[in-house]
Formats: sequence, structure tokens, C-alpha cells
Amino acid sequence: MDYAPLTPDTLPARLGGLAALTDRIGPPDRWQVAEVGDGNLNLVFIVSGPLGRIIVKQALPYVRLVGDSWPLPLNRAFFEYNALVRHAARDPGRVPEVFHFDEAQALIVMRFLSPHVILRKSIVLGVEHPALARHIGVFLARSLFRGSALSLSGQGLREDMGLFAANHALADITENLVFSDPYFAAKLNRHTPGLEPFIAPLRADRALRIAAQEAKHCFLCKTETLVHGDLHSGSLMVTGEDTQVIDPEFAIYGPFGFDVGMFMANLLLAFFAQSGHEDAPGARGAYRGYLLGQVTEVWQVFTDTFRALWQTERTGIMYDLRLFEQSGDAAGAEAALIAVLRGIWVDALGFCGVEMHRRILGLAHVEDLEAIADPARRLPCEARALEAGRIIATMRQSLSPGDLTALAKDIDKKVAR
Ligand code: SR1
Ligand code: MG
Repeated sequence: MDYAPLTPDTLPARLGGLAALTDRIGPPDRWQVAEVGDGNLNLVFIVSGPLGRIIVKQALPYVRLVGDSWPLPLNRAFFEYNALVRHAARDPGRVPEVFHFDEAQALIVMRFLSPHVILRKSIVLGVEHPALARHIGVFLARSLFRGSALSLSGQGLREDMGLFAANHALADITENLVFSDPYFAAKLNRHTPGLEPFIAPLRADRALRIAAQEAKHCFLCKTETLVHGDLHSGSLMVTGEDTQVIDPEFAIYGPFGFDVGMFMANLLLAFFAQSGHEDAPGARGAYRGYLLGQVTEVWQVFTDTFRALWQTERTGIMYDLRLFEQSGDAAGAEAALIAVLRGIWVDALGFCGVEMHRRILGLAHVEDLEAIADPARRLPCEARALEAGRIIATMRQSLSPGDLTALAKDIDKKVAR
């Protein structure tokens, strides 16, 4: 059958013959279907039956956020499915189980996560998830290390790179929306009225525009590993104890630092949003501390886990053991690791800075800031985040993890409120 988008009315007839669904939730005549997609791109259905619930995600042939004036290939479901399979193998238990994939219908049937909620919504409410940074730090290290030439053969890496290279339409969104549009008056950009005096100097900052293009160059050309490609707090579902990584449709070969930087940026955006959410000045002080603590911890867990994998799983074609440990130079392997981690950190900061900008100046904003209903309270939060992003991107070579959190605290206090 040719591709056709599902609706709650057509879904039972269209998918009711699939054992992947009926075995898990019961017969289609007893299904209830709700379309719950609130993301920028796809349809998402919760299908409930007498035995349970399941998620059906289907790509639309256009960008949902904008409409059919912006066509987008359906094959993003194929890349999402392939990324989910790899993530499940590389960090078991951290992504939802896939029960069925239909390439022609661009749909994935997967586990309904319950009682999970979208991390971003939980952060807006000021809820702490103590294991978040630990789970994501491990996920980043495992998925990125095991998807790279530190783990894979040359053939394995290049074949997989070839497969994901065809996901260029999604990469193109990132290349425009993240790295270029925030820095000029692009058509789809939008911002909080009154922010103009903060935007003009940002766009006039030549060093920043160069830093953003260096980050874009890095994203395009440093095809080091399979990245999730869109690891923001809307791509994570959480409970008090669990974290699930969803929505890897932007997966492509890119730099180690990309997902790391995107995740840190979204924590920092939440940090700068706090004054817009607190009932009295300082009321969210502890939560600010939690968010910055997660930034520090995710990097620490990432480096610890990456180091352990470097020492025990370095079976790929890069940093061959024969050149180091097996030649009696274990210290050389450690020196090489330090340099690799240093490079990842610097790249991550570049991505972090531009992600902070595009979520305030570009097309796709974040609820952390958008949920601050009063523009007079939202504006200073955004101004501080813009300034932090500028310094992070342009000074990425000099900032340590401690500098990053100190800088965030400093800007949160000093920039005009
Ligand atoms: C047009 S898509 C806008 C954004 O939504 C996705 O989640 C990605 O972050 C993309 O940049
Ligand atoms: Mg998404």
C-alpha cells in the first residue's frame, strides 16, 4: 500500500492485522487511539487496548511545525529506526524497544513509556531527576564510543556512515536552523519583542559568527561517530529513577561533541529560565544548583565512562593498541585519550553556545523559556542565555567545566534584570 498518514479513525483498520500490536495490546476492535504528537515533525499515537498500550510514530511528508510548505522526506523514520537499533545494542535499556517498523508507511511501533514524562516538562515544573546526568553521561559515552572507529572496523564504520549519510535532509535542518539562521534575519526566525537591543550586538560580533561557522564545519566534516543528532530535553523521557532516550531521527555521522553540547545547552537554557519560573527571587535557587550540577556531572560521567571504554573496548581502527599498550606505552594511550577528550569538550562548547542562541532567536524555541508567559520576565532570562552562549562559543578553547558553571552563575547574577 502507498504511504498514507494515519488518523485515530483509520489506525485500527490499517494496523489491526499486526501481531506486533495485537499480541501486546489485544484485538483492534477494542483499541482506543489518541494522537498526542506535540513535537515539530511527526504524528504520534497512543494506542490503548485491553492488554496494554503502545506507541505508533509516523513521519509526515512535511515539517509539522510549519506545514506542507516545507516538505521533508519520509525516510527519516528509517534513520530513526536504524539509530534506535544501534542505541539499544550500544547502551541496552536506555531507548524504547521497537516492536515493528514499516519503511513504506514511515512508521515505528514501540514501547509506551509509563509513567515517564518528557524531561523538559518536568524541568519546567522544577522536578529533580537525580540519575539524569549519570544515565545520559553513560549513554553518550557508550553510544558515541561504540559508534566510532574506536570500536568499529574501517569497513563497518564506512558502511554505516554511507547509510546515515542519506539522512541529509534532517542534517540540512540542523545546518541551517542551528548554525546560520540565528545570526542573520532568516525568514522563519522569531524572538521575544524587546530583545532587539541584545540581538543586534550578537549578530555584529564577527568572532561569534566565525565560531558558529567553525561549529558548522565541525558538524559537517568531523564524521567521527553516529550521533543522536537532536539530544535536547524534549528527546528524553524520565521517571524518578529511569531515563529513556527517544527520537533519534536526526541521527547522522558527526562529531563526538555534538550530542554532549546539545544536552548541556538545554540544561543551561533551563538554568537561565529559572528567574521566570520562581514565585519570589531566589525561590528556585536549589533548582539552579541542581541544573548546573547536572552539567558538571554529565561531563564527569561521560569522561569516566569513555576512559573505561578506551581502556577495555578499543578494538577499532583508531588508536590501535599495537601502537600503545602492546608497545609498552600505556602512558601514550592515556596521553592520546586526554587529547581526544579535550577536543570533544571544545567542540561540545561550540555546539552548546549556538544551540542556546537558536532556541531563542530561531524557529524552534524551548518550553523552558516559552512557558514564561510574561515577556517582561522572559526577556532578561533570554538576554542572559544569549550572553552566556556567546562567551561559551567564542571562548570554547579556554573554558574548563568549572569555568562553564561559574560563568553561568556569574551571568545569571550580573546581566541587567
Ligand atoms: C523544523 S524542525 C525544528 C527542530 O525540531 C527538532 O526537534 C530539531 O531540534 C529541529 O531543529
Ligand atoms: Mg524530535
